[in-house]
Formats: sequence, structure tokens, C-alpha cells
Amino acid sequence: MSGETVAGAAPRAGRVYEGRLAGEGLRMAVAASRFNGFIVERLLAGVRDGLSRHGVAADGVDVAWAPGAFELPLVAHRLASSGAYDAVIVLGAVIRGATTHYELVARQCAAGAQRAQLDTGVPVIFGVLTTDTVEQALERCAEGEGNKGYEAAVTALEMADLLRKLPASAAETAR
Ligand code: INI
Repeated sequence: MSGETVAGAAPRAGRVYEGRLAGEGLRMAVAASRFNGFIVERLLAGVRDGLSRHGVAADGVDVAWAPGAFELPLVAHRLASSGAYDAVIVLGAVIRGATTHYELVARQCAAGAQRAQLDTGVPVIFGVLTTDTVEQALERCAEGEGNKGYEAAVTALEMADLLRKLPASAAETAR
């Protein structure tokens, strides 16, 4: 009967899937916004640092510049659906102003990025800062630890590897 174990033997455990931070041979795309570009450039530097430290070649990282965070999901969706990349990272900075524009842009950007990855099956990593002030944004894109671009790069590596390992069909889980 299936599920029975030999007396005394421990039951066989199910699979555990985990992504490793191994970038050799990976192709990554970045969708970056020019709005608040002085911040986004620093996030991009963090992404490049994070990817290269984990073995991604410099020419394995392509960058597409969009006008603002609102446009990032469409760009990310195109990059992800191209089949050319193992993961896509979106980078932007949405800084609260006096109007509700901030809420709309930030929400749509996040929702669109999520939709892009669910539609395409390619990880789309959300590296968009949403802050009250420029100072807060600058803190999150400073060189070194805490740079959100670096964090996005590490997340992209983990997700790219995890997605490679996860089964795409029931046949792949047959023992
Ligand atoms: N775009 C941003 O990337 N960050 C912002 O802080 C921002 N604010 O605050 O307005 C912003 N607006 C532009 C928006 O992303 C679109 O480019 C624009 O609305 C045209 O669609």
C-alpha cells in the first residue's frame, strides 16, 4: 500500500526546494525609471554589485530605462515574456508628495510588477523605493549594506534558481 513504511525505517521526507545564490551563466534584466534618476542610479549600482559578487557576468545584465515607476510594469512584462532572462528587477523611487499621485503610482507599480511575474512565470523583483522623503530614499540606496538594489539582486538570484528547480509538471515529481 502506498504510504507504508518498512518497520523501523524513518518515513521518507518530502522534497525541499531552495534557491541558491549562484549567478554563473544567468541573464538578468533591469527595468529602471528615470524619474528620481539620481536615486535609481544608486540602486542600479547596488544591483550590479550584488549580481557580480555572485558570479553574474557584466554582459549578463541588460538595462531598460522607462520614464517613471508607472511605466515599469509594462517594460518588466516585455522583458520577462521575451524568454531571454532568468529574472527581471524593477528599480524606481516613488517619493511622497503633497498629492495622492504618489499612492497611485506606487500601488500600480507594485501591482503591475506582481502581475508581470505571475503572467510570465519569470521572477520580477520589486526594487522600487516608496518613501516619505528624499532623505529616506537616499538612506536606502547608499553604498554597502542596506542598498535596496543589492537586496533586489540577491532576491533575483535566489528566485531564478528556485524557479529552475520547482517542478513544471506532475511528471517531474514522480519518485
Ligand atoms: N514617477 C516615479 O518614478 N516616482 C515618483 O515619485 C513619481 N511622482 O511622485 O509623481 C512618478 N511619477 C511619474 C509616473 O511614474 C509616470 O511616469 C507619469 O505619471 C506618466 O505616466
